[in-house]
Amino acid sequence: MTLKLYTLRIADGREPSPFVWRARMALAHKGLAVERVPIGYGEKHKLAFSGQGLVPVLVDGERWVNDSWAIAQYLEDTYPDRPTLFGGAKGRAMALFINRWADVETLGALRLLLWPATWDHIPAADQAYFRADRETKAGMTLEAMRAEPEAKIAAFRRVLEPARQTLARQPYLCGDKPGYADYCLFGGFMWGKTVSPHRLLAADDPIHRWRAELLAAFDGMAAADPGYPVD
Ligand SMILES: N[C@@H](CCC(=O)N[C@@H](CS)C(=O)NCC(=O)O)C(=O)O
Repeated sequence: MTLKLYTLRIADGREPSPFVWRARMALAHKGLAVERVPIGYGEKHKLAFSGQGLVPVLVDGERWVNDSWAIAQYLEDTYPDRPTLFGGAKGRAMALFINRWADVETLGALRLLLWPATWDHIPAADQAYFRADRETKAGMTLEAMRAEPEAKIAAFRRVLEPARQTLARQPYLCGDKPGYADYCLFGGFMWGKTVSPHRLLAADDPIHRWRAELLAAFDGMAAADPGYPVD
């Protein structure tokens, strides 16, 4: 039976959620076919079966799993004969740290840059909800968030330093081949590609090479998705 993944879709087929991107990359890594079920911000009722209102939600036959980290656990444990996402128990434990680092530091640094850019691509019917929710979370208006984008990009580049130093020495965070920890960091870049024309990385940044390889992975799945050109 084909797996289903509930995703967030905004205007022009764009799918900005960094957490959904983690799940999409994990499914592709496992070589599992998936049917995406895109919903808008105003369609959370479609997730009622999962008892919560956030994507991604994976449905596998009678079972469902929400939360990107839980989905990665589920895929690894349910499809152990497929390529591994973690490379064993220690790799899984360390991937959790990178997952949380990516959440707190990298997505934290991107929020004020990308929330207004996301709003720009949201259908008008959902804009009031998104504005109220994100302005409350940020403690400032979307207009105030738009100030000094270059400073925000510089702050984002600074928090990437551990990844930069790692990727200058080895192809992927997980070593010679990408794994789930790579997808955790990559999700934030896909949020950027989906909604923002800003250049998040300098061309000579070692992370730039890594991002290009993940954009091209799985027959260019991420590169082909609607968004801005990445240079
Ligand atoms: N910890 C969750 C976070 C999921 C999450 O925050 N999803 C966002 C999309 S990026 C969402 O569904 N937002 C709906 C909303 O803000 O109304 C995970 O890793 O899956």
